[in-house]
Amino acid sequence: MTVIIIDGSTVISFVNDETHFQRSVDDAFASLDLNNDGVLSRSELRRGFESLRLLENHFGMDVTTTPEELTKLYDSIFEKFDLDKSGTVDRKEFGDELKSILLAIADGLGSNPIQMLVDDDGEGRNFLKQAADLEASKIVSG
Ligand SMILES: [Ca+2]
Repeated sequence: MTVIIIDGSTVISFVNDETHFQRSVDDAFASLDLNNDGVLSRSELRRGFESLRLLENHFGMDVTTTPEELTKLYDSIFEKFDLDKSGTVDRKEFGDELKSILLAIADGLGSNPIQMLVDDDGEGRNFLKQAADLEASKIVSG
């Protein structure tokens, strides 16, 4: 586990860095698209959210959430991503919605830095950790 410290501006500069952000989205999409058909199904997206731990951290999910509530929550997230209601989420829908989720998180953080514990083995897929890493690399390189 690693402790990272992020605030809204960390997240915003990550999202606005097209090169890094799009590459991160590509990586995440590829790792979630288990059957490699170029789109994410309901279960693929759900698995992704479980591994990203975005829900625990940012959607106010708590330990008392029942499996039924959880399924409803994941369904509503899927509907949000699936803009054209095709029943699958494509790369563009995925990137666009991730961007708005991250910007909403940034908005919530504002200028108050928070500490977050992140799994090192989930590193490649944790967008907030990538945001913190990107900012750190910029500070180092001046
Ligand atoms: Ca797929």
